[in-house]
Amino acid sequence: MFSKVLIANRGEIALRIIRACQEMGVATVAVHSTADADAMHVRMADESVCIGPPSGTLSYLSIPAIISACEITGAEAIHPGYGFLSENANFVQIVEDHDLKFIGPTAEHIRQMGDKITAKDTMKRLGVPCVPGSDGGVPDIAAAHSISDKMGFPVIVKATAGGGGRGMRVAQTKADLDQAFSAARSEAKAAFGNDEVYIEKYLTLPRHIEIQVFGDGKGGAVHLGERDCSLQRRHQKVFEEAPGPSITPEIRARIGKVCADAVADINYAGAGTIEFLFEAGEFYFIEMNTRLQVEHPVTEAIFGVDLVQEQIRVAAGEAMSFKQDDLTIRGHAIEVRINAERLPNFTPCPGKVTTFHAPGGLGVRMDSALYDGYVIPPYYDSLIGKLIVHGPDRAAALARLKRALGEFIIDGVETTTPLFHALLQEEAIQSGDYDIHWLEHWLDANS
Ligand code: MV4
Repeated sequence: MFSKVLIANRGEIALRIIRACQEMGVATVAVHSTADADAMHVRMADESVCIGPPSGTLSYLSIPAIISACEITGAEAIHPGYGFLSENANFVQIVEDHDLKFIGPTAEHIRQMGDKITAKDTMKRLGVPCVPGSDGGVPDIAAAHSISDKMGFPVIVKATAGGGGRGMRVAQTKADLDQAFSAARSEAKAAFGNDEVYIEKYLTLPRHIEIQVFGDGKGGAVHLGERDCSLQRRHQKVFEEAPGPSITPEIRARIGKVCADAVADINYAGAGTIEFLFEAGEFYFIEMNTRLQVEHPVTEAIFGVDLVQEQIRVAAGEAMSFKQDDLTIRGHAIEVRINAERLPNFTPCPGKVTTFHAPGGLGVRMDSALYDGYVIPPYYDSLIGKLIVHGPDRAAALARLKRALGEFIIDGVETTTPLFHALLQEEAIQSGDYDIHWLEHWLDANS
């Protein structure tokens, strides 16, 4: 096992990783920007190193500063959390070149899944069901028309370097295709410096179902069921739950095995998430995320595992602590993302938190780096907390969420909590009958 781990992140996820290390007897090093000198992750770690000015680009994304912080403190491994450097294959290569351990998959796996055409090719070869579409990249508008005519409209044009909704355009009809194709291409060129695009059949009313997988890097892998993350606004998830309200044990076992076998086949190491669109009882692969996800706690709740400790164990060369047969689901969990944002427009709302009181009690977990008097800086993501509830069934989890939201106090900044009070009143939320467009439609009708 490592004796010291550096956490290349901030906020709630840095605390999440520090807590995992503490329970394993591993010393921790926090890194921080000058804006985060008073942040909770700096206080909670054993040591800390200032790595740059407020801008994320010059601090949490500064590879030389982070490598230097390891060398100064003697940290042997780096946990990247999510965002920042977590899916940067070049960073992983540099980490390894410095004889440090990256807590996550190999640079090659990150690169393979980061390029969406390669990811889809790989998954198809491994027997994972994919959205029907072009075989690889679409070189020009003539090819775009030819493939779309064959498939039928609507279609969606996606950037191979994209993901998470960037560099995507829908063409409802043939008349929209020229515009969609050139817009997706130029947006991709500007955003990623890579204008390669591919085309898929556009699925009109799917759910977003993602499968949590975990590999030992030596051909062993398991799945930990699914999360339904369909409730999103502008490609930002706001409410996630596990198990998915539309997924039966039979469906879960089938797609879970496909995913576990796929990652076992490539000797994948650590936590991964295979994202699908789920429509009319069928799964269609869209992307794979090669990191720990924000919403991992709902999976931890229902399976009773610590995914971060497991990541650290596997990175240190130890065996996984569970096999597929050890993994059974107990109850239902829901996460809501608390952002420092002012409704109805979700305008970022940084500033001083005068009072912070986290909810508690049975089945309630609040992951947050807030404290009374903390000043939320304006430079980073507006996620300030995740409220995760767990109960014996979905109805109990919803009741517990309502109760916990009622206990939550935050003064000084506006947050997205009123949204969740309102959502809990909705029949579609109570019944679990929603799709990827439900929230945007509801927000349009209710604000
Ligand atoms: C799609 C799609 C419909 N059909 N692909 C959006 C983000 C990226 N991860 C993939 N996305 C989509 N891909 C096909 N072939 C609809 C979306 C999509 C979406 C997906 C998941 C959650 C929310 C979404 C909101 C709008 C569009």
